[in-house]
Amino acid sequence: MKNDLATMRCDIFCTVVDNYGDIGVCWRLARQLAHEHGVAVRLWVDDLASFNKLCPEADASLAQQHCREVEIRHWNAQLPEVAPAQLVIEAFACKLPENYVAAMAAREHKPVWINLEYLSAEDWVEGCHELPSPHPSLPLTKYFFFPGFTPKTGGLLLERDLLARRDAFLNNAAQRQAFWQTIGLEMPAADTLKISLFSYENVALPKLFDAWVQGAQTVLCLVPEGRILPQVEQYFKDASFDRLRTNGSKEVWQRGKLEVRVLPFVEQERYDELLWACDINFVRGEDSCVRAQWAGKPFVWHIYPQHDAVHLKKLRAFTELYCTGLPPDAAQALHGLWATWNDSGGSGQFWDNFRKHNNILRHHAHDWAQQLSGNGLTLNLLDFFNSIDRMRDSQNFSLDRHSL
Ligand code: TRH
Repeated sequence: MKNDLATMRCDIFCTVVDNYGDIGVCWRLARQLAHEHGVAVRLWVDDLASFNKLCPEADASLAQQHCREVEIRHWNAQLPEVAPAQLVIEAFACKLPENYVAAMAAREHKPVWINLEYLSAEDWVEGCHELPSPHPSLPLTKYFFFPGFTPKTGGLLLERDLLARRDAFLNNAAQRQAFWQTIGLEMPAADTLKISLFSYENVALPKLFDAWVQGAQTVLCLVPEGRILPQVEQYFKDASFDRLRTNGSKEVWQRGKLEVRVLPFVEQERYDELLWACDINFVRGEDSCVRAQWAGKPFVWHIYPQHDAVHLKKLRAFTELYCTGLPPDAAQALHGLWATWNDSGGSGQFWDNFRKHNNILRHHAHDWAQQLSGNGLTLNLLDFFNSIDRMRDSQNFSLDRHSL
């Protein structure tokens, strides 16, 4: 790489729309740039309370602090006058402050300005990835950078050692036991089906719970605190089954073959262990969905709902890509459960069908993670940064020669 990353600086700007996905992606990228590549990263975020959920060591009252090798800045109405970094990342088209853009334009060596986009498996993404968008009035160009699942996209965020850490965890009973202890449980019996459930409010929850309650296998369902919790409570109230125990913030319910435990929201680095420890993961949004894919286990995606059902097109695009290579009946079983969970169809046998194909779905999930792992977003981003920077150098060089 041409640039010396050890002296390189990067500013990431993030506005929290709602939930944790925007800051989740930015925080992950920031840590990886700093930790694996030695880049000096400044993360500007407008909502420190949300950031604090992912990184509890952060103090939401501080305007400036360092967490895990990253400088965290509270981004409020008036951004102080600061020297822009060489690499500037505007996450999810959040609008950069005008004084910062003016300072970028004033630099002799212009920063490389990236708009990091949302993840989608739709076809058009390949055509838009890395497209330039010249500023209408200033000598600046912004580039679109699209994460994605194919080699012609920006790839997915993946820490260098993640898959090795996952495999070490899965192959080491002591590590797994330690994980269960941290959430206050004994290691579940081998024949218990362990499911994590991170989801938005979901009309399909009662029928899914019914299937687990009435099923042949014991199900331990771990629910991180969040938006689906009131519905979980309602399910047990409606069925007149009393809450089994309440222990501080930890709640436990049981009915038939189903036991539900509520977990506190854990810091972002620890969420992976929950996904690795479970047999099936229900995830949502963007970042947890990617982490479930790296876990290499069957998963069910609750996509972030958008106006006019545009999210269903995204869901279809991903499902089709993900199911490539699966036998038709296993693909159909996956489609059925995912459609039910996203309230877009799906028929009565959605859960039993999915379970029937468990082995094949498990192998497929493992292979899928392996297949995607060669396309890491952070390295792609740094390569792209270097290629733009080099291109500008050569343009400046030929301009200089012309002016000789
Ligand atoms: O929180 P989300 O619903 O975020 C969404 C999506 O990103 C969506 O695309 C975006 O438009 C919308 O927000 C505004 O789901 P997501 O993306 O999975 O983010 C959750 C983050 O929280 C992720 O980084 C994992 C992390 N997490 C923890 O750190 N600890 C936990 O205990 C859990 C359950 C999650």
